[in-house]
Amino acid sequence: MAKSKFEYVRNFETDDSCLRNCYIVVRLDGRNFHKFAEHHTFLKPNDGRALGLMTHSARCVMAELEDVVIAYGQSDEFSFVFKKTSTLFKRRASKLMTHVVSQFSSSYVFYWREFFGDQPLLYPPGFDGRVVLYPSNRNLRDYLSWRQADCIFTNLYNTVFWALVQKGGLTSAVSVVLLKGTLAADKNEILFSEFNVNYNNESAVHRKGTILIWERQEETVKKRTKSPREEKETDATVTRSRRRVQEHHCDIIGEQFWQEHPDILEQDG
Ligand code: DGT
Ligand code: MG
Ligand code: MG
Ligand code: MG
Ligand code: MG
Repeated sequence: MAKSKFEYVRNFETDDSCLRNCYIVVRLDGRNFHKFAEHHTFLKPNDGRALGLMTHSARCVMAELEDVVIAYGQSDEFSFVFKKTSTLFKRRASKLMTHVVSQFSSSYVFYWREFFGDQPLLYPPGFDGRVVLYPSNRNLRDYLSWRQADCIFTNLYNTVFWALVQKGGLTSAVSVVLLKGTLAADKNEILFSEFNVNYNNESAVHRKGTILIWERQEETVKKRTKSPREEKETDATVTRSRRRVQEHHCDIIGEQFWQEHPDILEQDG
């Protein structure tokens, strides 16, 4: 195509390619989900349907965008980590971020019914996105630890808070005052002594959030084959190794998870 005199406007685009040798983290977060959760009567403190839909949408992102090595989600947020050596979209921050967020948002709407059944989606939800670069494994692990620590802290608080309101019959205002300045041990104690709840037995998906990683799995499939020398078709079993996204709800702050999955992180170099 012949160049038009308007071509020069292209030069106004800025270069936003991410620094090489860094993990690229894209974090998205639901816009005003405090209200969205109320409008759609999410259960308090945790709604299994809402979390399930978040995780399913995150899986869609991983299926569409290769190079995501791990994703971590809790509440209305999800973080996607692209490998250090990724050259996807020439590492352009705006491309990576908008693809992640739009794929996630459209999946959230597209699969709504699978999680909420006949309960209607009342308006189109939005998600914000940001890109952060981490140059070392330590920085990346500290980032993920930060998000999981937030999940651990918030979920314990919400669990006690809603127990006081829903089971204890206290008002929100009184519960807030009661919990002010309490430590984790105090909150565990309130749950145990007042409501007979052992917090450690609460479901891990709520306490720890959701980790998505690629794992290889052996898969045996039956295949009908017919060799030229044979008359009849025969069934042969073939074993294939396939990469699948696996879901975990474990601690990622300590060493164990990283020792069990040494392929997620690249060597610092
Ligand atoms: P933002 O992100 O600044 O636009 O504002 P919000 O309202 O999205 O605030 P954020 O992201 O800090 O907090 C997430 C909100 O989403 C929080 O108010 C509780 C709500 N939410 C997330 N998951 C659930 C759930 O499973 N059940 C209920 N009831 N609420 C939830
Ligand atoms: Mg926020
Ligand atoms: Mg939000
Ligand atoms: Mg949030
Ligand atoms: Mg295009």
